[in-house]
Formats: sequence, structure tokens, C-alpha cells
Amino acid sequence: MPKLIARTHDDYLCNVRETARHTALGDDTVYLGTLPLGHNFPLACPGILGTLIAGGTIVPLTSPHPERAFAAIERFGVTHTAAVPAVVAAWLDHAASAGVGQLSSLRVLQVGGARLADELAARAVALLPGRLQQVFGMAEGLINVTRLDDPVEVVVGTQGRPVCEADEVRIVDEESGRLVAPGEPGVLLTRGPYTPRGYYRAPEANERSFTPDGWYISGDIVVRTPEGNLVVAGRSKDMINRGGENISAEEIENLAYRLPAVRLAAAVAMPDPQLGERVCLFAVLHDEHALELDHVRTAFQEWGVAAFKHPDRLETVTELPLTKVGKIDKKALREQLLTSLPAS
Ligand code: OOB
Repeated sequence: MPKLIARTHDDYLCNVRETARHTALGDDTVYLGTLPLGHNFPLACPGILGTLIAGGTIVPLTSPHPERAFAAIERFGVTHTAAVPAVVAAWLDHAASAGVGQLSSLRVLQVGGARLADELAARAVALLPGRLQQVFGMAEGLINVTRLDDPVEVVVGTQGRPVCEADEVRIVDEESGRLVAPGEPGVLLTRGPYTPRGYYRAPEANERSFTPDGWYISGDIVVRTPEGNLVVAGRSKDMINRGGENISAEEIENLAYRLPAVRLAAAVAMPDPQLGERVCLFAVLHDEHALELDHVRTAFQEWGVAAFKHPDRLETVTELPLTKVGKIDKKALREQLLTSLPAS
């Protein structure tokens, strides 16, 4: 059952204005919208609403396909756009062959919606014109961004910090609900001026997702750096429990992106009679590359990754299922995996 997030016009405006402060918008902004425009990210972070309020121009495009997006950026002099990591991976691939000449007007490329692997972020910073800005947000409210003048290690290695001074963030232990020590991973809770304190008429969902004093329990596992930036380490529901060892799918994916053959990576739990779950890595490869499970395991070993985290199975595929907004659809992948596994 979908949940209704009762946002008000006022809180959306707050969301838009506070995000806009960090994205250098003006009446010369040309915003390319290739994500579904009703999603909070392209709608209000600062997105099409922020651009229109600033007196800028929006260019809606029905697909983020690199050839079409690059052509639109060139033709309309696009200065700002927002993408999900899978789109950035496709754009980087295209830029490697077609060059970045068409992108010279670009000032800010926002990336969010799912974890941008550090490796991809570093490639984007090195290759694409303009500034990269990581955006870690949620339809429920809280928006975090890296600032345009942040040092490169913050832009590449973190998902930024809240856009509004009144945003409250707490990082707590999943079991005990107590605050974790600085630098330790925990579940992100938030409250703030544009984050509602409950879903609309959904007492059961509210019991799971909000504390009695109104904190939204995001389910994201984050670490706060000493400078106050958040690093998304995974989702509490996206852990792989391999014989009692908890492995973050995000960590495995981040490592997989270090392999030159890998264009897109997704790690999911695979049911296993002995261990409960094992690690299955799905990978889309760059053209003319090959990859075997042995290579992956050897590389993980060389990088000093604990043996229990080495992928147990590798599925190379030509594409990954994506949600409407373009995030990798883990639920669909787990189902796909179940149908391809021999019955046990
Ligand atoms: C955005 O909103 P939703 O509601 O579609 O998804 C929210 C969830 C977050 O709780 C987190 O799990 C994930 O998507 N997420 C990220 C992320 N941005 C979103 N995980 C890691 N790194 C990021 N940068 O996805 C959304 C809403 C407004 C702005 C941007 C994204």
C-alpha cells in the first residue's frame, strides 16, 4: 500500500528555497529535467520549481539517454541538471567516446536518489565540466547536499549535509535506539521544518517510521564525518546476513566499481541453506570487457577485504531493472535471482 506523504505548499517552498541557496540559481539558469518531474529531486531540490522562482528556464526531456541529453545541453545552453547514479554512469561512458564538448555550458550536475559510488564520483569530477553536487534526499523531507565550494574529497566521498539550519539529524543504534558514538554508523532519524511528522492517516506505517516525538526513521545507515557531512553506508533493509555476518550491499557495490570492467553494480542477498544468505553481485560490463567470479574474488582479496564479503556468485547482465526514477530495483533483482537459482 503506497504511503501518502502530506507535504504542504509552505514546506515545499522551504525545501525549494533552502536547496536553492546551495545551487547558485539565477535568471540565467537553464535547468534540464530528465528525471520524472513529479519526483521531489527534479521538482523541488531546487529543480523546476527553484528554477522558475529564480526566473530561469526549464528544458524538460522525456529520457536521460546520453545522446539526447548531451544534444539538449548543447542546444539550450543547459547550466543545471539532476541525475541518478545509473544515468551518470551512462553519461560518463558516452563522454568517454563522444567527448565533453557538448557540455561546456554545464555548471552544476546534481547526483542523488541512490548512492553514487566514490569511484564514479571521482570519474565525474575528473571528466565532466562544472561542479558535481551530491544530493541525498527523501520524499519525506530532509535534503542534504555537498556545497559547490566543498573540497573534492567531500564532493566525491560524502553525500553532504542538511540544506536548512533548522534540520535536525540524529544517528542512532538500530537495536537500542541510542545515539551512536561520533564516526560510528547508525540509522538516520530526522525532524525539520519541511519534514512532516507522520504519514497521512496511516497509524501502522507511522508506528514503524516515526518516533512518538516526531522523528522520521529513514532506514538509511549513515556515518557523520568530523566536518558534519553524511556518508550513506547502506539501507537497514539492504544488508546481507551471511552466516551471521552483516554485509552492507552498498560496500560491495562501491568495491565492485573499482573493477575496470564494471559499468553498473548491484549486490543482493541470495538465499542459502547453510549460511542463510550469500552475496550475489550483478554487474553490467563496459563494452568489450569480460569478468569472472574468480577475478572479482581475487581483486577483493588483493584490496584486503574480509573473506566473508567476497561475492559468492556473479551474474553478468546486459541491463539492470530500474525503478521509474531510475534507481536500481533491488526487489526486482532478488525476484530475478530466485527464478534463476536451482530449487533447493
Ligand atoms: C529521493 O527520494 P526517495 O523518496 O525516492 O528515496 C529516498 C531514499 C533515501 O532514504 C535513501 O535510501 C536513498 O533514497 N537516497 C540515497 C541518496 N539519495 C536518496 N542514498 C544514497 N545516496 C544518495 N545521494 O531519492 C530524493 C529526494 C530528493 C532529492 C534527492 C533524492
